Amino acid sequence: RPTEPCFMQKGEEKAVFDIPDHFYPEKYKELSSTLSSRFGNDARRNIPVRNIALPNLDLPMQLGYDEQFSLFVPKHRQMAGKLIDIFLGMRNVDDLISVCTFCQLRINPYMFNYCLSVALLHRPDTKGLNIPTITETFPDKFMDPKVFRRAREVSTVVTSGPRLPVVLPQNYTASDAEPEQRLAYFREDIGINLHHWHWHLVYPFESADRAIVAKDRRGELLYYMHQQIIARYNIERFCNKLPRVVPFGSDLRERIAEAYFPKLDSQVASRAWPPRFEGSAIQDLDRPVDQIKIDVSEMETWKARILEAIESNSILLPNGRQMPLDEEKGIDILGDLMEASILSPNRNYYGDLHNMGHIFTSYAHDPDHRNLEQFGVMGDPATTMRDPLFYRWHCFVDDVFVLHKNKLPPYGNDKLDFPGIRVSSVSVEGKAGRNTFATQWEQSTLELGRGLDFTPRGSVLARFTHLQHEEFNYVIEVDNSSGQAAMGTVRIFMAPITDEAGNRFSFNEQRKLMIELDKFSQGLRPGKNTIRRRSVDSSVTIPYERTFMNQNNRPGDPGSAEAAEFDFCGCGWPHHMLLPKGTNNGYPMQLFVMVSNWAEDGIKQDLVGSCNDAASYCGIRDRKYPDKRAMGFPFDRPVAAGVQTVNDFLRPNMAVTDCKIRFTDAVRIVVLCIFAVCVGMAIAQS
Ligand code: CUO
Repeated sequence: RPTEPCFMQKGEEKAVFDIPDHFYPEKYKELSSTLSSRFGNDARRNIPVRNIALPNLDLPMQLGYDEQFSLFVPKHRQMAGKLIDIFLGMRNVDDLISVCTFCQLRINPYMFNYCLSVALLHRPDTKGLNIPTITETFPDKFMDPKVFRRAREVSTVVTSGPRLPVVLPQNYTASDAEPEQRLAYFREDIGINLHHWHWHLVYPFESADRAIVAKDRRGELLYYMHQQIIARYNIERFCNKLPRVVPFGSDLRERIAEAYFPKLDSQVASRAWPPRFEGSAIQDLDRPVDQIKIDVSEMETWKARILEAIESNSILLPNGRQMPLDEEKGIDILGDLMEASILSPNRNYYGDLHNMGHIFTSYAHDPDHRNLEQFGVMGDPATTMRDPLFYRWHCFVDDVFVLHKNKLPPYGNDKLDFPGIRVSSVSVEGKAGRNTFATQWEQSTLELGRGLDFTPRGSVLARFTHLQHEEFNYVIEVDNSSGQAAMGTVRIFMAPITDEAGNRFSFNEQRKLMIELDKFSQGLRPGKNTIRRRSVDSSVTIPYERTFMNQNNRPGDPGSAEAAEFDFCGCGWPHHMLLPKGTNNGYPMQLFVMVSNWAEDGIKQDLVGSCNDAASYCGIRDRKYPDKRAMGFPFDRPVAAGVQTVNDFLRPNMAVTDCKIRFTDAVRIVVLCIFAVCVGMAIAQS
């Protein structure tokens, strides 16, 4: 299925390459002149392809065109690494276009898309080019396949002009008899899965070009971003009367209670994604087709060695020496070691625990390939968050990181205080009233056209339902009695007050459920300061338009500096999921704010032209992580004995307030500005 050669376009909706005869696969060669003229008739612009000496593509071409591709599969990883290197190594964009033209009909489309995306993100001469969002190129990874049949109907009936959106069901993977289904709106949210896919695109764990992997504090960010996902998911569970996630991993051979039936079809593989039945267990893998042969016992060995390293605060290096897991760098090293990325200090000894956890669980249904099945959703960063088991696996991974954090001393006043600065209050103002957050359902519209290969082509819109909140402001009163202007870092978090049984949390438990809502630097003049911060400016989230649209749909010249930063900026927690769902009666939470001393924790760096509006979970492209403190500060470490409640923890530069998240079970249809035509339709329908 030829995907559109859309990567190289500059602002045009369609571009077709003028492919030299020898770039056509053997079976199409005879038809090459017909094909060229057929495509040529539709094209608005032809891009000539150079006659280049083709690099050796034998390795990436070993993966069948219609197979699934997963970065977690070591063999696929090697193939992708090779292809990325080829794309990165092309002398200029023209040569890159030429090799892509050759690859497009020969290389597995998922792998091609991934490798080209990584290359475009990292080549200095392509940073401004367009990467269509993956929901457009591969919508089959994100939604019920029934939508594609309906889209085909719509496009056949309405051959030109505006088409009504196809409505996606909100709840389709299980019935109410399955308690885990209460969380489907979170696990199967398109924005959340896009964020996760994008995060792993920005932070690949393998490449021959080490600099692509060795981004500032990437191991620590792996820990923190996933820790926050688990904290958010646990709160979401409380809101739905479900207990916290039970980690999967203390006994790797345990039967997995949670089933998952994804109801996704792979359009490339023309197969349904396999399910996992209740009571499955991971088993030794022997799949020659994927060149995977590994026993569960190997995972157990890696796990034991990692736990031993944490226990002894040091890692064994290949040369027999020890590397300390210290206060400053320990968590970053451990992140690389656990994942494992190529930055792992000793991959031979400590293995590939986290990645192989995804692999073992994704093959639980067919460990020896006897049923010719491919991996389940756990095996792909674009789909793994759909599965309840993802949260159990990452809860275990997080628990291992926590073992290391528990060995660190509690933060003292020297780290927590900001002398001269007092936060006298924090509150929330918005439509729902003081200190009340309001949530409900919302329907939004998404463009699928590029990923659908039937004719007549054109825009195909899908309407889907997701959680949304009313926007609000934080109001923070700060007194600066230092007698001079100061600069603070404002850190805003939120956590539940009671556990699943209704008992009040001890602070040491509550802190683990603190979810970051925002972080920003703030000038403080002497005397009283009132800070009003809008929820839409959160450092955690990116707006709807960024989550779902490619840059063709946003203002600005695609070649501009603004657009150049766009692709990295596709990473960010979706803004519509900033807050947990809450409950009808108002789910009680505590909102926490701390103003720390920017002179001690800020990073002085030039951010002009960089995308930094979702830096908390995604970092900043080509820059340092913009906060010197440990990620999750001040909640990433255990507290001193005697600190029982959040009030015991508070310093003058911190404040806390009780608040509620009130959910209304109603659906709002949003009027969107994707294309002028879409706006019109939304108005007509509402
Ligand atoms: Cu993101 Cu396991 O690292 O899914």
